[in-house]
Amino acid sequence: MTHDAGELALEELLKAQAYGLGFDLVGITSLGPMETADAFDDWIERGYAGEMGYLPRDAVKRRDSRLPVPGTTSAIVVGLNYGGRAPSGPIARYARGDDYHDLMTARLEELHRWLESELGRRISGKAYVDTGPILERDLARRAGLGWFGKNTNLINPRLGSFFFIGILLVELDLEADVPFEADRCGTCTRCLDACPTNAFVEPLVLDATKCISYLTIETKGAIPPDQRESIGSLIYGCDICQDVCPWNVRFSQESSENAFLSRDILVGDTRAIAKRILALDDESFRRDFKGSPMKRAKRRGLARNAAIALGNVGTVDDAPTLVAALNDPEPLVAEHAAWALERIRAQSTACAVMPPVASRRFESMAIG
Ligand code: B12
Ligand code: SF4
Ligand code: SF4
Repeated sequence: MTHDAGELALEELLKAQAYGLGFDLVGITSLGPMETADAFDDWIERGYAGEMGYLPRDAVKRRDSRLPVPGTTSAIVVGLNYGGRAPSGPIARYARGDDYHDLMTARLEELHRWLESELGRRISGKAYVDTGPILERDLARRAGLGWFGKNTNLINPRLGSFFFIGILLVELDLEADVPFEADRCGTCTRCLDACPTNAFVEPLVLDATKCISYLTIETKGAIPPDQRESIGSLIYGCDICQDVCPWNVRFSQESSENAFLSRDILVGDTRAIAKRILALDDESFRRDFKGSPMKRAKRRGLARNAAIALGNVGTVDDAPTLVAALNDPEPLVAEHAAWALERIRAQSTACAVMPPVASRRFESMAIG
């Protein structure tokens, strides 16, 4: 079918189609220089990106949203609710089910195909979900989806901030929506005050190297010992600065996506989940985390995180799991298990049974 003037505007049809595909928010913006490009460059300059080397690498393209795909002039920006009403827990909500990158990219590509069939011609373009050199929150604000909260998340006044952002860049002039200009944070500072690692340098500026989300997902090697305690009971990601936000308390919603329902292995409290994770070998990890965003950390990263969490909230009852992890084929896991055992020993008055054994076994291993 082709698009005829006189019918509903193409932009309206496009949005209806996007909602029909299951997206919760849709807006359109024109491409061009990004308003927060200087804030991004300054953030990189100050070292807040830590090990995330892909961010500075593509910094030039991030300054202007026409650069990632030459020829494109508009962005269709979508938001997908991932369920802020689900109880908080050791695994951040966004990561409990299937990988949102796959799900959203496939739907954005379907939207792209619909647009081409509607116009009866090829439209060059590309879908991005998290992966491209694009300041997604900036484009989303510009497309009218919400404002930058002081916790840096984009907040929508009807949905809160527990939604993903996806972008479809197209070589097509579309009428842009009005950017979201208001700042609805006001004098509130709940997110800044609640962060357990004091990761906010100032409102809107996060030192990622202190953020639990970065430490548990992006850090590839050892987590610095002085940062382990403040991770507390968290195993993967962190929702704290969003949980306390009044806009989420009031407006976050259940997810209607079955794909985002929690996997069985991630159900339960920190100790139960951490023990299951520490029991995985490479094969069972691949099976249990197939299609999960948590694969990003690999088994070694996830087991490392599980050991830290057990060290923080575990008891002597968890010592056997950690003692077994001292023999993990990955030295990274063994080192964190040793740290956790020592922490449980130090905190426990009933620990006489396990620490000398654990320490001796660990010391005998040839790891750094
Ligand atoms: C790197 C990254 C991270 C890093 C760094 C996060 C950060 N705040 O910078 C880490 C690993 C810590 C992280 C964590 C999380 N992330 Co992340 N992450 C990204 C990624 C890939 C790039 C973000 C980036 O460019 N950061 C650099 C800083 C400078 O940019 P920014 O924080 O986005 O800040 C913008 C605004 O705050 C504003 N700004 C900054 N300073 C100032 C000053 C003024 C005066 C003004 C007006 C504006 C302003 O401009 C900045 C640039 O546009 C994006 C995807 C993408 N390509 O954009 C996802 C993304 C931002 N992450 C997302 C999510 C869901 C998360 C987590 C919630 C996951 C979790 N539960 O653990 C946490 C939230 C932590 C937090 N408080 O931000 C979503 C956010 C959705 C939303 N509604 O906002 C995104 C958009 C992915 C997606 N496609 O859905 N993430
Ligand atoms: S995600 Fe957690 S650690 Fe990171 S800034 Fe928010 S509260 Fe702090
Ligand atoms: S907690 Fe308060 S300051 Fe932080 S993002 Fe929400 S409204 Fe803004």
